Amino acid sequence: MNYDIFLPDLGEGIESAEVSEISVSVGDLIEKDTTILVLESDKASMEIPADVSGEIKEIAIKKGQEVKTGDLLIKVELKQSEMEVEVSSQPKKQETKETEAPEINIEKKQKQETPNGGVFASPGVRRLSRELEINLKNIRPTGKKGRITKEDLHSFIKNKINQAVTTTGKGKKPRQKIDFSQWGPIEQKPLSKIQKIAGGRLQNAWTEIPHVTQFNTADITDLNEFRKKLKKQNEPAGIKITFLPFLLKAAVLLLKKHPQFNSSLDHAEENIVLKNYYHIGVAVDTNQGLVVPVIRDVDRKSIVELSKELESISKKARNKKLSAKELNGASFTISSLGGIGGEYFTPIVNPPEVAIMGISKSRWKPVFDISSNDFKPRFVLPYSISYDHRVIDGADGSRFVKDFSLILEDINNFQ
Ligand code: CAO
Repeated sequence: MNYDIFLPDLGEGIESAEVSEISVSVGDLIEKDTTILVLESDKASMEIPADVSGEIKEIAIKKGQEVKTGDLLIKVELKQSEMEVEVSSQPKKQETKETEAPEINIEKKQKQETPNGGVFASPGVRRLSRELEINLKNIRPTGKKGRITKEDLHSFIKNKINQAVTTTGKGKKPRQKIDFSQWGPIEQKPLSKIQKIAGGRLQNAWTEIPHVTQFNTADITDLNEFRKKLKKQNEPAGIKITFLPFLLKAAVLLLKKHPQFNSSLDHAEENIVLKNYYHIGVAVDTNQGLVVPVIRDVDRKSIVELSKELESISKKARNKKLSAKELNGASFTISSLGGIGGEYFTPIVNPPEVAIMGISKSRWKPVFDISSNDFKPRFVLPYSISYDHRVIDGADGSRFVKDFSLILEDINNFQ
């Protein structure tokens, strides 16, 4: 038998409130007094408990919706044992105010703890934890019957702030001012806005993420030949084909095989969010500092399309014309210094991503060929991958670079 749960009188003169959380889903088996939703009004935060036990059949409201007394909230199929009791007492919508309303936890009115997901806390504590995205399960309760008190939440927040201050170093004493001119002539140049923003992010990433960097080489002799051909073909159209579009395509093949490199840790650091999209950030060197625009859906674009897009976003980055959308949402980043020089570097992970690839300049090298028992000139690309060791193990890192070289060494992957 179905039973409709309507919004009871909220008391306190509150006529309506906004649904801030729906704590159940269709198909859930609930017990009487289980919190089914949380409402927020300008006066209070309220948890609405179920007044029956059974299975949720339909949810008639949406998060963010304004609801008022008597509105239908949820349809429940009653548990067999409850049917007889409830058949006669099912309230009609208009009768709701007269029927005995379930006890609602109103923060302002009666700071009482409620069981929910095994955690006991008052609505006020729940509301603050929701606003700050703190998982109450991470807090050690000190209240009666294992209740998380306001003080528990406050000391958890204080600890987190202290940890952040210690790890970011922001709490350390100010740097000593040094007069460098005492040793010779100097010039002072202010950091650009981009350098300041990027610097803060890099500092945090470096101190918060346990980095590991793995190095490897790939023999790109065949790929180099293939690229040269494609470059010539596209020159008349003014399209510049560099190595980077091939590396972007190769990265997608690799990320599909090693999805943990295309992921993020969730805010509570309890889950890994694997992404089924391939938006790749590309570090661009500008005279204002490092900028990382994002090429979306690299898996759906051809080498020529990627070449065009690369040229357009790096131009935009250098002319400070990138929109916020073009700078957000990367699932992996490639930083290429291959057009400049140097052999290997250790890129810093760009959070919330968990891995970044660093490409260095390829060189011709004598490589020993066992079949001819001689050295052969091969075009060799050095590269590195830095990753967050909380999410990725060293063995995964090693498999990742091995597979990246195999992909680059087979030009069939790009035809
Ligand atoms: N090996 C050998 N040659 C390479 C190469 C590599 N790995 N990568 C690029 N090249 C070549 C290109 O093919 C091109 O030569 P041709 O004209 O003969 O084809 C030349 O070097 C210049 O390439 P490019 O740098 O203009 O183009 P790109 O597509 O390789 O890179 C971009 C584009 C925007 C990534 C690059 O210009 C750039 O800004 N790189 C710096 C990124 C950076 O600062 N990273 C550091 C972050 S950590 O602080």
